[in-house]
Amino acid sequence: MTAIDTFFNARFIGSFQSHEELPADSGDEIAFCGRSNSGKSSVINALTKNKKLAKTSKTPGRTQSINLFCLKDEEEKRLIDLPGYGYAKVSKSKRKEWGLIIDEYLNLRESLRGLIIIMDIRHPLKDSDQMLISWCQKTQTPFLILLNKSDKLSKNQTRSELMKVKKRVDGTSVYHEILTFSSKDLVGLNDLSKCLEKFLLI
Ligand SMILES: Nc1nc2c(ncn2[C@@H]2O[C@H](COP(=O)(O)OP(=O)(O)OP(=O)(O)O)[C@@H](O)[C@H]2O)c(=O)[nH]1
Ligand SMILES: [Mg+2]
Repeated sequence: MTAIDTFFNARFIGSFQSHEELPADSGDEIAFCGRSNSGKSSVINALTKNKKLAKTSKTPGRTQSINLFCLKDEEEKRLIDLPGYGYAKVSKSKRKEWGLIIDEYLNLRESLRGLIIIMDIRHPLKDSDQMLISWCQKTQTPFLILLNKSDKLSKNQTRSELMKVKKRVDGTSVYHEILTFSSKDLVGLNDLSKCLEKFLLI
């Protein structure tokens, strides 16, 4: 079995509004987080080869709760789709509520093994991205930065954005990787799968 096969046929476990509602905090989880519309749900669908698994949308603010998926034969290995940061068009109170959902998940979930921080490669390192990187450093949580939507840029632009992000995380003492990715063209899938296997101890 190759690294990619591990994530095929992942299953939806459920959608939860808060940390208290989540199922038992055992096993290993990886959370996909980042700004609204960066492509978190699309990356999960690309990885699992199932376009209908996580709900995606052209309009930001699609994922509004904590969505859990497990690997086909291993309920104790899970992928977590979180709401996005920074969607300006929802009310202040909604944004606060989503922020709280994410904060509680990150700070209270014992089975969290690593973060996949997804950025739109055209607009990387926004405040919420910087905050997530600092949180990983502080809590020594391994992280992978996915510079998604690389299909939107030329090879040169892609390389230049990658260098910019590398410079920012250079010297971060916790285990980390940075990959350029496209969930549209399925670029970077093999490397993402390998990294996830490492985080999930597979
Ligand atoms: N061109 C291109 N578009 C992408 C890529 N990944 C995602 N998209 C598009 O970006 C939009 C947002 O994708 P989602 O996966 O819903 O983003 P999200 O981060 O889950 O958004 P929220 O749940 O609202 O926080 C959709 O229209 C996707 O089709 C990519 O690699 N390339
Ligand atoms: Mg989403």
